[in-house]
Amino acid sequence: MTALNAVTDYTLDGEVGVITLNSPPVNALSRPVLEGISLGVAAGLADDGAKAIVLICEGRTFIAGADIGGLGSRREERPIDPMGDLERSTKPVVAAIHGTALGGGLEAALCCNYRVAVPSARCGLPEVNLGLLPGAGGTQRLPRLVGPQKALEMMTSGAHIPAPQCHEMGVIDALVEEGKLREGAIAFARKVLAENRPLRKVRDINEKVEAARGHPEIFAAFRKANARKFRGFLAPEYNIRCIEAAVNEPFDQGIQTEQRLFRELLSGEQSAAQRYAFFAERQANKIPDVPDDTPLIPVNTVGIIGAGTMGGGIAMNFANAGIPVVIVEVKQDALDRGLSVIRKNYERTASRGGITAADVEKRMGLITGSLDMNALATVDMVIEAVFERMDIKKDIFTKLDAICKPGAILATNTSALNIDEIASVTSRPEAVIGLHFFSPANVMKLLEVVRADHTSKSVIATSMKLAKKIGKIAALVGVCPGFVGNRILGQRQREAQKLMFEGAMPWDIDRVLYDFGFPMGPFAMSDLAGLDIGWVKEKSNGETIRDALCELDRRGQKTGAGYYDYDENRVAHPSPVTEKIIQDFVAKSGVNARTITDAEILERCLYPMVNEGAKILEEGMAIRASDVDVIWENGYGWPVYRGGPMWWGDQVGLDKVLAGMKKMHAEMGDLYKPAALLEKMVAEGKNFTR
Ligand code: T1G
Repeated sequence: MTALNAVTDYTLDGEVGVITLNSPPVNALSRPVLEGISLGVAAGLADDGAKAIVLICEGRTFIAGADIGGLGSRREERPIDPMGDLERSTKPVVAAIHGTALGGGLEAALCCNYRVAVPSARCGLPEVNLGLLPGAGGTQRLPRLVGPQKALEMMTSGAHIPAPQCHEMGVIDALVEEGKLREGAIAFARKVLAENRPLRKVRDINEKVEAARGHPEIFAAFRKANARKFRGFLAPEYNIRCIEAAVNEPFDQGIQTEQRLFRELLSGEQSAAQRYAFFAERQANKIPDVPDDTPLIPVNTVGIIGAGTMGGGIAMNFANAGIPVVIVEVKQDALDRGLSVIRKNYERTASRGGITAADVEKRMGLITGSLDMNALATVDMVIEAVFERMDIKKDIFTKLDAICKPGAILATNTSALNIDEIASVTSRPEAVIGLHFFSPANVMKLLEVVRADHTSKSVIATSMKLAKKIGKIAALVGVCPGFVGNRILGQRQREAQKLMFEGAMPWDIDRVLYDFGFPMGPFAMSDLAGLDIGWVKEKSNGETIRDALCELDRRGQKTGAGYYDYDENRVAHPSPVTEKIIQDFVAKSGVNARTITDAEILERCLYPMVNEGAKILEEGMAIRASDVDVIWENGYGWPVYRGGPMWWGDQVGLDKVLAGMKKMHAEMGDLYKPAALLEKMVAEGKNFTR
């Protein structure tokens, strides 16, 4: 074995030269890895004993892409061309794939003559999730193997495609036995030699792209079908343009198009924000006083109290991860209803091809129901998901304390109640934690893990790890009203309501926030959820705009009218009825309605969110500013290409945010008092996230 550099070695196995990369954690294409590939190819070509070459990686995965942290940083170094070296090899090169061959990793494999993989491997070009596109030839090579349509789907979704599917599509030439990748790859290389196969280069395979030439409708249809999903993002469109170039331009010209568009995205704000979000999500798992080696509590069985919307959705997360769940309800009909809703959700997913009918039965088989809390006596974790009433929760935790085994984790899904108070009725406050799921709990990625005063480090570490296992993105927050996400949401909701009393209409406010990148504005959201949540007809006396609307039976989309009027296709239209109600309220309040600009609407709604984020940080209710951004991106639809409230505040300029808050404070009182931390950051010329 010859060490070519710190992360690369070369060996000869029979007549096959083997290049092995080993650069934890994911063999990302750092400079040493890139150099190692070139050195390895050179070694293989110089070795007369080698008739073929295999490129393989040690550790958890084949190359998982460029070193994201290093992207965009300019370093004056000797130019190297490892991808070209692979493709120009005069001996057949076989990429041996395990783990996840992603981005530049898959692009390197596409520069090899052949690719083999173990069935558990996955391949993808997920650069779009970083606001980028494959910048090492992938946009030109992938369509040549799989055709433009599949390339469009793969590259704009960023999906990690299982190896068997990649084999069917032609990205992988052969699947080899699990756990025997090296042997399988060498055997494949020998087969290539024995069959005297040509030195096939992906760049020369043109049938599929030529067949698509003259069919611009492929791209027009794809753009139309995905317009809503891609709204506001640059990268999906740029990926599409590169695939159009693969179809319409010679390879080398297509590469130039790719490079030009790649550089444009890399230097833009959107990719900077999305690369920030990538690391922010991972940073959120790091808790300064809970070290990585904190002992974990095994969680092999889970109990859920409450089979309502939240309890059912939460249960699905665990069943999806193969963890048995016992759901406890107080009444049989509620339990039956809850279980049937879960089954319906699975069957709907199966009808769309997301899972198989067998998956439905397997997952339902993991969920059992009971009317007896003693069924929770042996579970490792209980998650309470009942009404948001402190007396009910205290009663439940008192009972759990008596029923559950020692060491069981006792979690509450409360979205706002004081978890320290809930813990206080138990003899084991160290076992009590908040797991705040977001509705629909089986869909929304965010999980706010709420650390109470006495929550133990093992319970925290276990909860954070379990979140990842059930496919959630977790952030640790402290006990305060609304924790972090809803506490910041309250700022935006209050301003949206107040702006209505100053002359802005709901549709103006929604439009500004929708154009900013939110999936929908607060009033459209209220109409969707229903204006009558918490509204009691008998007690309603038209005191608020919401009451006035509900009294007219304008209770939202479900009644065809709320803030908006809805047509037969449920398309929202500004409502003259709502406008009149608002104008009457404004007149009664004695406020002189005024024209409010879009800029003011945006500042009034978003600056207080940044300010509240600063207060949350100074109170220690979130560990870092990027955790606040992770929460708002994954729980509230903050557009990821804008990084999150704190990242956005930095981009606007904290001095500008502070000036805006000072103006609001002077005009509207202490609710808008600038956070001390915001003042401090501006005074010291610092920012939250950069
Ligand atoms: N660069 C740098 N660090 C990376 C990395 C990468 N590409 N991928 C992962 N890490 C770090 C991560 O920050 C974490 O660090 C550790 O590895 C484990 O990651 C030219 C321009 C591979 C599926 O987008 O999707 O190629 O927190 O916690 O859940 O065209 O990481 O331990 O210090 O996520 O098992 C394209 C991104 C890059 C893949 C593993 N590639 N990575 O998931 O572990 S752009 C990607 C992932 C590109 C070229 C373009 C996942 C994973 P730490 P993890 P995981």
